[in-house]
Amino acid sequence: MSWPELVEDAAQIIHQAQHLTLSTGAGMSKESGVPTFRDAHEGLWEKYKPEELATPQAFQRNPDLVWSWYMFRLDLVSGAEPNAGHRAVAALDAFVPKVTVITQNIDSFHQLSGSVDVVELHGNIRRFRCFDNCQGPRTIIDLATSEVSKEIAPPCPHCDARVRPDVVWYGETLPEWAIKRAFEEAAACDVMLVIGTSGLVNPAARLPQVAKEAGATIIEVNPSFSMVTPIADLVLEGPAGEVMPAIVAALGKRAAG
Ligand code: BV8
Repeated sequence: MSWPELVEDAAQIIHQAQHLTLSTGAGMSKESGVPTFRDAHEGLWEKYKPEELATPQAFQRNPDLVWSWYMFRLDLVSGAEPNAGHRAVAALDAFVPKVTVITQNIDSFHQLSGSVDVVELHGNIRRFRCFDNCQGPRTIIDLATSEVSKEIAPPCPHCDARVRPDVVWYGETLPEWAIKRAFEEAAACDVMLVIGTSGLVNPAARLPQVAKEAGATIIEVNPSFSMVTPIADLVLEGPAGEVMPAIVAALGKRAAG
């Protein structure tokens, strides 16, 4: 069935939810014009696979290459806005007693569009820290990106290591607090809404299964088949920027009604 024919079903499930947990990925920001993780490597970086750039080894081998890739992506994010999908996700807070947004995205668009409870599994491209964590694990360094080079990874102000983006690279563990919250909220929710993720990257990829095994209803919003699709109870095959506002409009009619 086409996704518009499933909007009422999705709204009915969400309308009855007491605890809604969302799991979102790069597709959430696609309609903001931000390339997904796998798209963002044209030009200088086109001969590298993203997975080869987003690792601590890549940064140690060539800090300036990795740094310039993140500065390029930060410029894209800084020049973009949250889209109607993000705003609709934020509007869910008004319809469900408890809403938690667990995101793999590093662009702050859920927070900027008003979502209150956001768990960033993979960090944030707008934050920076010392590669050697000289001030303590994941201690943020206040860096005015307008004053630093876009091509050369800046020196840490406290030691002779380089500054890196505060994101989680492949082979790195996720922030303990984020993992704990994410799996708690997945296991506790009665509905999980999965939006714009291929469901390939662990441990984020395990969240829908955890929710399913705990008895939650799984709704997926994605124009394409993903690793989540086989376990979803309802699949709306469309773009988040159109599907999510339609679901929120249907919820609004129910609330008015
Ligand atoms: C970990 C931040 C413990 C950085 C990211 C071997 C060695 C080492 C590790 C591993 C290994 N084998 C497996 C692993 C684990 C590894 C992993 O899962 N690898 C995969 C590739 C097999 N994971 C890790 O390393 C994690 N850490 O496990 O620690 C450990 C430690 C050591 C050894 C073992 C274990 C850390 C993973 C975090 C990596 N960092 N991001 C940065 O962004 O630069 S991942 C990055 O890619 C994103 O954050 C995101 O998570 C991922 C991309 O996934 P998606 O968000 O789903 O995006 P994608 O492009 O794939 O899909 C977009 C979807 O949107 C599509 O389905 C599309 O159809 C849809 N879409 C498109 N348009 C729209 C739409 N949907 C809705 N609306 C639209 N308009």
